[in-house]
Amino acid sequence: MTSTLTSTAVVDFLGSEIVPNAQTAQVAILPIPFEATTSYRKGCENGPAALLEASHQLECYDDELEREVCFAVGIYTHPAIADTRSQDVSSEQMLQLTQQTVYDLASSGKFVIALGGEHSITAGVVAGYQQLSDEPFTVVQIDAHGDLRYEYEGTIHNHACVMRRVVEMGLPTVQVGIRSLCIEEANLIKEKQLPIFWARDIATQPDWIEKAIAAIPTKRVFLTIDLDGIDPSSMPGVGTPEPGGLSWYGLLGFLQRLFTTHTVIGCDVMELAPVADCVVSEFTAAKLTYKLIGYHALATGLLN
Ligand SMILES: [Mn+2]
Repeated sequence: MTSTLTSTAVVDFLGSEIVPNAQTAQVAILPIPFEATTSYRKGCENGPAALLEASHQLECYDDELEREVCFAVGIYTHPAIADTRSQDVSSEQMLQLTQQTVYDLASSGKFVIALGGEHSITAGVVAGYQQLSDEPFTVVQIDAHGDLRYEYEGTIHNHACVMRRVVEMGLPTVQVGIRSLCIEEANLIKEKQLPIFWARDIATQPDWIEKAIAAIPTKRVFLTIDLDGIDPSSMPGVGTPEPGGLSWYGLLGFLQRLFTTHTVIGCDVMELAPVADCVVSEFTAAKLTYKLIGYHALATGLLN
């Protein structure tokens, strides 16, 4: 199954600026252009390719880290998997292939950054890390939405259900930037006392970052970023935009602290749905991906 659901129809992250080496690279970019359950604005299957193309416009030099990160870190771009642009892929196939590919890459020691595609993919990514180790980890989610519905529009694999699947896996969660949910989700949050950092509080409480960091119960963290967690004025290219949300520097401030205080075992950047004639979203998503690589490199000594 692996070969038929794998596609080479994406360009490498940063392109000609670096020479990717699959064996020695410490970071693996995993494009997953899968879209099946989008409920509002479609197009997230085009997200990974747009992000990767936009990454060619990035400066190698990171002004905050004061390094050309891409020359200190090997960044390998894996072929796209579960690509619904060119074939039919079921949610079950996508989840199985995602879990296996993440497991393979992570067990070879690579820090994996999965690029979506719809947020339901994250359940497969997280399952890959669960398969890899019995050590506990927390799933930290940046998102506008709770994504805690049991089922939506007839399937438990809907993007609006992905954090419910994560909760069912027995993993602790910390949700950041939330500003849209249904009463079923609100009741679940109260019943299970799930830690939530509401966007409305983030907007007015400067100490939210330290509170959110303190709410993470494990040393190890998997980070999932639904790009709609960011304010849509900075990130219009998403399927379900919500007013409010994180600012660019608010998000970076949180991520910088998270990578410093915790061991981030892997991450994903989900739900990029490009807008025609507006490259803000894909370029911002590409820069965010490069920041994640930089923070990981700093935390693991690769920039020394
Ligand atoms: Mn989401």
